[in-house]
Amino acid sequence: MIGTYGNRWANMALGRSDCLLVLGSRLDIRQTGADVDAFKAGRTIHHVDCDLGEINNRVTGCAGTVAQLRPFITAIADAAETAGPTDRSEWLNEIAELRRTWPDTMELREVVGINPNVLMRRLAGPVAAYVTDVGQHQMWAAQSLQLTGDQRFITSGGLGAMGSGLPLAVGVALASAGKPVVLIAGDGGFQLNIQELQTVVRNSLPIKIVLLNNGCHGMVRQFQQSYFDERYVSTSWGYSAPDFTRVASAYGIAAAQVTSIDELDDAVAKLYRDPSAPGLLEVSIDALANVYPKIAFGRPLTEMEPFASPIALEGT
Ligand SMILES: Cc1ncc(C[n+]2csc(CCOP(=O)(O)OP(=O)(O)O)c2C)c(N)n1
Ligand SMILES: [Mg+2]
Repeated sequence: MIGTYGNRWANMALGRSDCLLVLGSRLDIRQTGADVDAFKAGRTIHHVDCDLGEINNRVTGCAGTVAQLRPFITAIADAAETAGPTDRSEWLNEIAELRRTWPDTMELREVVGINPNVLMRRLAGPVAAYVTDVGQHQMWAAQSLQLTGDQRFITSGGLGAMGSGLPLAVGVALASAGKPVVLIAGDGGFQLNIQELQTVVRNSLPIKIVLLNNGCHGMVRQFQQSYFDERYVSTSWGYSAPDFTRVASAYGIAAAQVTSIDELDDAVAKLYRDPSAPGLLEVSIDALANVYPKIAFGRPLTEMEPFASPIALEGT
C-alpha cells in the first residue's frame, strides 16, 4: 500500500519511480499526501479512470485516459505483447531490496503486547476474502495482510465509513458461495452495526470476526496524540465498549479472546476450524499502539514518521 499510512518500502519505490500508471484511483490526499507537487515531481503520470472528472482533479498535468479498466488492461497487455519483452530486473531488484530493508513487522518496535502487523500476517488462511471496518485496524490490515490466489481485500478506503465492516462482510459472504470471510473490525466501529450479528446468525453466514480491541477510537486518538496535546476527548475519555465475547455468545456465536501473541496461532486455528460456522476472536491491542509509518501532514510521501534509518530498525 502507498500513501499516508502506506508501507515504507512502497512509498520509497514510488518516490524513486519515473513513470506511474494509475488505475482507477482518484489520487486523494490519502494516496498522495498533502504535498501534491512532491508526488508529481520527476515522473510522468498516466491516469486511467472511467470518470473524466477524476482525471487532473487533485493531481494536475497527468496524461489522462477515460476508460473502464478491463478493456484498458486488455489493450495494454496486447500492446506490450507486440512490443516484446523489456528487462526490468534491475528495478524489480531495487524494489525487492527496499521491501527487505523496511519490513512492516519492524515498524512498531516498542509496541506493548500483541504487534498488530504481526497479527495480520498470522491471519493467513483458507478464506475467500478479508473485509475491514475503518480505523487503525484497517491500516494494519492493509499494510500487512498477505493475500494469496484469488483472495480479495474489501475495505471502504477513502470513504472511511465506520460501521461498514459487518454489513460489507455479510454482502461478501453472500457472494462467496459458502467460503469463509474474515472481518477485521475495531471496538468502536463494531458498535455501529453490532445488531447485524443477528443477520449473520439467521443466514448461517461463515463470517470470522477478528475484533481488535484497543479500548478506544484508536485512529482519532493517534491524531489527538500527534496534533492535540494528547487530549483524548471522545476517543478514550468518555468512551466505553461492552464485553464483546459475551455479546457474541448472546447471539449464539462462538467467541474467544487472546491477550498475548503466544495464544494467537491456536486461537486463529480454532476460529478457522469449521469453515461453515461464524465466530468471533477478540484480540487485545495496547491502547497506545499507533499506525506507522505515517506521512507527517504536509510532508512528501518519502518522508515518513518515525524518521528511522534502516540500521536503527534492524538493530532492535
Ligand atoms: C461514521 C464515522 N464516524 C467517525 C469517523 C472518524 N473515525 C475514523 S476512524 C475512527 C475510530 C475507529 O475506532 P475503532 O473502530 O475502535 O478502530 P481503531 O482505530 O481503534 O482500530 C473514527 C472515529 C468515521 N470515519 N466514520
Ligand atoms: Mg479501537
